[in-house]
Amino acid sequence: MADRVNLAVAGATGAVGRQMIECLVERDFPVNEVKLLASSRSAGKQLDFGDRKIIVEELTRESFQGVDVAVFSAGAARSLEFAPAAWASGCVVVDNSSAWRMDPDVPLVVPEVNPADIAGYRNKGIIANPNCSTIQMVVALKPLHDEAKIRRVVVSTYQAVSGSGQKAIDELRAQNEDLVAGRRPAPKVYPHQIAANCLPHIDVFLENDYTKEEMKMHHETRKIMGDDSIQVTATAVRVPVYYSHSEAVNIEFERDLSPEKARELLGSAPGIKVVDDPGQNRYPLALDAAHNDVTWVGRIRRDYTVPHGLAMWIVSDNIRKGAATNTVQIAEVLVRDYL
Ligand code: NAP
Ligand code: 3JN
Repeated sequence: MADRVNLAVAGATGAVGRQMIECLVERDFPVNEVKLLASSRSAGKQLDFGDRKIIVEELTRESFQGVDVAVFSAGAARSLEFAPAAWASGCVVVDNSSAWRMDPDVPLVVPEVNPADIAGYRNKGIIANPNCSTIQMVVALKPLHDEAKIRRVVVSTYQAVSGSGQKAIDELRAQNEDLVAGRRPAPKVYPHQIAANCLPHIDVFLENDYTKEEMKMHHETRKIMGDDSIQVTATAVRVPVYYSHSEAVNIEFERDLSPEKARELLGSAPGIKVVDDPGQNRYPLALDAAHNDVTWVGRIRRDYTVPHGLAMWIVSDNIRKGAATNTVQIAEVLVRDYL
């Protein structure tokens, strides 16, 4: 493979797609030609890719001729339809949707945790990017699991509206203005008002009364960590924050792990910054995590209710590390080590 690859971005006009373009440019991804793809509604629009001006094309099965790598963020239905067509043209897809995540022939990758799994792209030409809530959690769980083996995780998420796309960001802004002006907000994206509220409802409800978002955290964590004995029970909550998901996480280990040792392990793990000085009011905040690629961890303490337990608070930008950056990092390793 040449030093530089021909790249396509599918879903280039969306909240995640635009962030992908920014990350590709920021990280100086080794790109030769670039195609930006979206629906027919966007065909003909012009977008910047660094200093290049690129006309958006409609995503079709023929889009991938001559393309080496495609990053997808155009929804699960488009991934199911177009990823096999891309691979048939010899193009490897890094997919940001849930469409292929649990397919046993498709690797599900967080580069800080299981980069070697990328080799599995050869089965179907697809590498899946996990759900944002899973990504930031496993970045922090991995060094702790290696040390003391995790048995069970109880997690409550506080998820930003940007996880629901640009329309949801606009809705929170409009509802905040409504409240200031004394108007009653009319919800459109969510079933209830999101401004000044918390909604314990992300994605659809399943037969076991958990939501699909909550069960993604269980299934995806096991696959990424390569350990089906880990149990994850989640409550996923949408909160009126624009960027960054926060998570309250309680972890039960097989062996003892002190908060001091956990701080040391997390402090030297890739992609993590520990901010843990509650006496000085220093702990991870959504505002500090927004617009950067760090997974912030703090409030690390013993969970006194179980024999070997820790509690902590994990925060990361859901659109960057939770989606676009993780996808671009996978593509970087793919190009550097596998193509
Ligand atoms: P968004 O802002 O609504 O953007 C959707 C993108 O998909 C747009 O570029 C849109 O193009 C394109 N698209 C829609 N229908 C299409 C079609 N029929 N053919 C081609 N392109 C089409 O949504 P987003 O927030 O960026 O999220 C996009 C997807 O990323 C989600 O559906 C989800 O699968 C994934 N995602 C993953 C995570 C994660 O946790 N890893 C987080 C957020 C999102 P137009 O502008 O032309 O309509
Ligand atoms: O709600 C969030 O904060 C994350 C949203 C993720 C998402 C949104 C729409 C469709 C996904 C995902 O990545 O799991 C999907 C999907 O592809 O199922």
